[in-house]
Amino acid sequence: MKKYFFILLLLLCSSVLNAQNLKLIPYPSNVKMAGSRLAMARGSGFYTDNPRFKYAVNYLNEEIGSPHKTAARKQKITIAITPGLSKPGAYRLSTVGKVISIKSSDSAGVFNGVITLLQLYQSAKKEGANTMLPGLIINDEPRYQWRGFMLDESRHFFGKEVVKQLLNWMAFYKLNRFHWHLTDAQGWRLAIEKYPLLATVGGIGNFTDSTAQARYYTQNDIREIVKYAKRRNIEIVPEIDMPGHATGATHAYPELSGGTTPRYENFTFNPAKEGTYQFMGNVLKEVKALFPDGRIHIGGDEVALGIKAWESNPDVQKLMTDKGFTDYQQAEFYFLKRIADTVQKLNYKVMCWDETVAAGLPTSNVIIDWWRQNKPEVLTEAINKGYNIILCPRLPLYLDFVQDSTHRSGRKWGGLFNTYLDIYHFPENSLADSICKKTNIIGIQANLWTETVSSKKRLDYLLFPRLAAAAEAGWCASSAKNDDMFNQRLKAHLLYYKKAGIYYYDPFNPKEHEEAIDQQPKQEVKD
Ligand code: TNX
Repeated sequence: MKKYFFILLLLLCSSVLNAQNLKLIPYPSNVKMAGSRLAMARGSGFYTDNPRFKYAVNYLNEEIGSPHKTAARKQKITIAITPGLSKPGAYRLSTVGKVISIKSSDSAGVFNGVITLLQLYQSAKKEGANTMLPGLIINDEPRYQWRGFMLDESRHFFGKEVVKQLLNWMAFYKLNRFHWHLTDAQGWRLAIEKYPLLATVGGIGNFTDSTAQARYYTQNDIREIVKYAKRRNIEIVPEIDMPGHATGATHAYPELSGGTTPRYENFTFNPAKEGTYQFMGNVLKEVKALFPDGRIHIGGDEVALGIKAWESNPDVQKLMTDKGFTDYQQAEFYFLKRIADTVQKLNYKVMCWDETVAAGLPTSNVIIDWWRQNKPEVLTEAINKGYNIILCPRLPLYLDFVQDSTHRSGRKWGGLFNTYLDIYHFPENSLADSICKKTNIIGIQANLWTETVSSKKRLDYLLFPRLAAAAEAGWCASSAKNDDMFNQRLKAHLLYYKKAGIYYYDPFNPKEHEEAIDQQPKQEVKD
């Protein structure tokens, strides 16, 4: 008898929910457990009376695999926009009592509340039984407004279905900005109607095989993906990289080239030809029409790799004399200013890599991606000049870096690499508190360059679970971070990956899948 009583007590204790059992990533700012549970009948879905947010609840139902349930089998969610929640994207979720409620000051916050509910449901769900949602009240808000992920599809092209899958996972982790690197030396991946050869010729090849058949997105593909992202509260920023990394385009239209150096063939656009600006103006007009979210990334990185060619380019020589430029960087900045001006005239914001901090672009309309962790002075300069800034330093936010000391392929920086915990503890593990708190630092972003990523398997392996760590880094205050608790939650998420057929890296069993992803790229990868 005594024994049974003891077992019963144990069972009771283990079933009492505490906040630590919640497998939420990113973890909410504030959770109060009510001690109750809300039962959802087997197979039931959710509904709301608020017509404005039916789309969000429909999304939830689709994700839980319960899109078409009868009213009798649905769990009501009341959704209200209530002014006064402190930050954009903040929300309050209650599952206490019989009705679930989500309150927020904006639709991004409603979506974030829905995603938290989705994660609660996924972790409570039991096959063939009622789902017992934990009764709780969550008050939650993001640390950073910009929680981004960048994918390079020039070096290797992955295509629509892979991108959609990534957008799904981004939504699941409340990542809300997708930076899409669509053009580079190894391929131009976006159809432009006025210049069809950009895609059909510029899209030929990739980092592993320069003769591979052209791969690119049609304009209809883009519209479909933009819509798909919008439904998931994700803005897309397309990147058209210039004036360097232009070989995809100059391959298709050689007259745009600024010349060749021994190592980099036709790497830049010609900054001295009016034709270049007309071409770019037309391209950017089509890009704006395709991407409605108000920002275009114009690259601006690593022009130095190809700038030597300008010394023997007669057009550039003439530009130098006409404008009285004394070094070639002035011609580079002249190009960037004209392009930034074109984007501004389209009423779009300009984004660019941190090489452009010295270019004198207007601070009010430009957002800088700080990527060179070895140049903290450039970050300071960008802050002092008043630019809005996204932090995406190679260490620890580049996902093409290896993530375990035993991994052989992928990049390192002086022997250093990026573990999921390095990402989890960003930015406070890398930057002074005074910098992390600067209000012009609007967010963080994890970037995946794909020189060493030629298969979906390897893509998955590099992204999961580091995408989850990046999401938590962008959302949670540094004081809320705790390795043990994150690890516990992450273990539950590894099971989600497994179920979804994702070839993930398991930090708790690091040797497990290593061999299959360990392929070396054929070309040299620069640091
Ligand atoms: C530098 S990071 C680049 C990319 C490369 C990466 C790795 C950045 C803004 N530019 O074009 O993919 O190094 O080689």
